[in-house]
Amino acid sequence: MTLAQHFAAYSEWRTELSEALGKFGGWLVDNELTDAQTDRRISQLLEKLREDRLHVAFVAEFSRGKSELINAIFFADYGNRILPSTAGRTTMCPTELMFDPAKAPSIELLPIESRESKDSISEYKRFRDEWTIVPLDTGSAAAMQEALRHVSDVVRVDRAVAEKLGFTITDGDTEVFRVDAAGTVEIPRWRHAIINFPHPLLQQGLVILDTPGLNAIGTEPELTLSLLPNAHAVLFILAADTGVTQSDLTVWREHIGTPGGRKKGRMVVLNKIDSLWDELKSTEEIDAEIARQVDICAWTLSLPEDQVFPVSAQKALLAKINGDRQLLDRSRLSELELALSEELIPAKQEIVRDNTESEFSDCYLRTRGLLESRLTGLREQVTELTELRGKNKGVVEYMMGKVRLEKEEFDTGLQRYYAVRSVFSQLTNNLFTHLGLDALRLLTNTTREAMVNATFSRTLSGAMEHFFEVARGNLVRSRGEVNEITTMMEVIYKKFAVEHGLRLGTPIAFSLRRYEKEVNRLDQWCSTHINTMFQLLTHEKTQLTQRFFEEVAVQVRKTFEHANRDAEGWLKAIMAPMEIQIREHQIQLKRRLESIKRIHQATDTLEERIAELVHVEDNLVSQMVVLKDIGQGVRDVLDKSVGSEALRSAA
Ligand SMILES: Nc1nc2c(ncn2[C@@H]2O[C@H](COP(=O)(O)OP(=O)(O)OP(=O)(O)O)[C@@H](O)[C@H]2O)c(=O)[nH]1
Ligand SMILES: [Mg+2]
Repeated sequence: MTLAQHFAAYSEWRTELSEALGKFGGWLVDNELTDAQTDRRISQLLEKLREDRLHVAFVAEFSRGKSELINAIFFADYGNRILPSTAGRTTMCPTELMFDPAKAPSIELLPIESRESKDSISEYKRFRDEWTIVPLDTGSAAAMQEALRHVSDVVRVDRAVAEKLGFTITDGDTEVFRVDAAGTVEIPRWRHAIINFPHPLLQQGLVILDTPGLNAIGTEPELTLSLLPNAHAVLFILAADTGVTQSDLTVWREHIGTPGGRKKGRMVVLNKIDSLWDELKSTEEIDAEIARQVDICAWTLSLPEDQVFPVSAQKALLAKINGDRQLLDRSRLSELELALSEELIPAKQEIVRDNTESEFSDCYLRTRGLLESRLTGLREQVTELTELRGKNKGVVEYMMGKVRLEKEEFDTGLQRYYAVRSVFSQLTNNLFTHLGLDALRLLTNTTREAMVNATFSRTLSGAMEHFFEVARGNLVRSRGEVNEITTMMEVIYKKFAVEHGLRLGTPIAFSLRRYEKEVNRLDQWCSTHINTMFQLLTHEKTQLTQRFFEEVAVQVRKTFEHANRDAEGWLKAIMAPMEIQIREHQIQLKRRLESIKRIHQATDTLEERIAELVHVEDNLVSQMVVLKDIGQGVRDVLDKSVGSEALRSAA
């Protein structure tokens, strides 16, 4: 089974899950059991599943064979080399391969000049007119190759222009961006490329990121700060003919290696093992040589040996195109593909499963709670009315009084609910004073001011540190407020459960931990890339200030934006069940009272009324049966594994 097949199995699972959830949503609507909140949550879940993407990035020094490996793993079916792969520097800009059906097949190119503005690539993605768009003729491999050659485009500019665009130009022969006699330097023509291409895997949500060699990665901070850390798998490629060079090590440390050891989804490929194939040597000797190289790579990167995958991308591509099984085996690509699917797919499935499961369970339990409380209320009413059989008016009056009292009690309870609501909004306000974007905006402005006015590098450095301290402090305080809200809601949920029999369960938990972690990561990056003694001594204050805001502060802002969105969703989700159940309970009490009143007026309607209620009860019971079936259906799909065991048995 190839990676493509594993991936297809995963996509199928996702489709099945969407269908099961869709059925649940439809049933809720048909049975008038839905509310705005649940509706929104289910459509968000479905949207997330539809837009679910799996990001795989290829990172290495230039000419290690990244593009060739992508061709071999994903595009061999086209019978040719789709991405350009040649000796020397080929891919000049980060290139994303994906498919968005809303757009025609094309290659979109963001001009390098866009670096002059402060905006990030993701910002530019919202403005299509800033991109140069070249249509892709997917019917012809030759036409595609021709169009994709644009990722190698370069331009010659003056040294000053290159520097302004963020390229580090140093003199000396070994540097990538070299100044020629005329004082010009060759730089990439494009800043970023997006290839929109209806390949089956891309259609199913795979996104491949091909990157250019070291220097170009370093100059696009969004890659190192956001695209690579968020990729589900990152393949780091070394070449057997060069071994692990100093610049390979730099790329590894900067972009992939984690100090604390191995991170999930990070894999090392030792490419070009065909350079070790030697007709004069026996297979055993060649294998031993490959093993030795693997051992050196693993040792240098301090990884276990089984994390380094020796392959020949070029021979694998050739073998797949010619259907040469023997050569494909020798290229060892299948081992890498299997390991990649095992890293990627079960982990990805787990993320999707966890997200879906908690959201779905919540909607499911809420619906069941609603039906259960309706049923309990109804049964009480039936019992109440049954007890009235053959009783005189006095008893009916007594019953009426009882229900009226209950209603009054509940109305008093409602006062408490209104009080809770006002405390809740007070606590929410407190939360947003720290977590909200206004606080961050203020912090950003004061930091900018401090940095602009700084006369000493120490002040400059202190301002950056202070920025992170305050940002972190805001998250910590928000955490306290989240806890306070949770505790209060727990108490209230319990009170309403005990005193009025509402079925509320426990409030959903919420944690800001991952945002704290993200801010720590950005802080770490800042203090090794911008806020360092070396940078402070060798760069202009304005340049460092600009970098700090364009590269770091902007990511912190994004983190806070996500945290805010999450927190808002959570606040709605913990308040909603109470609102729904209280409304429901009120309706029930009113109905009970009316029902008894009617009987009080005309005792002969009693049997009719009981029969009516029993009919409603039957309906409720069958609704609960259907709900259980639908819930089981979703759970069955969730529990299915397209993970390693399933893959192995299918292989
Ligand atoms: N012998 C051999 N050569 C390979 C192999 N894989 C790639 N190459 C060659 O190595 C050169 C560089 O390959 P690319 O795919 O362009 O490398 P890259 O990492 O994408 O390089 P940049 O785009 O410049 O960053 C090309 O000439 C490839 O044909 C391999 O497995 N064996
Ligand atoms: Mg390349």
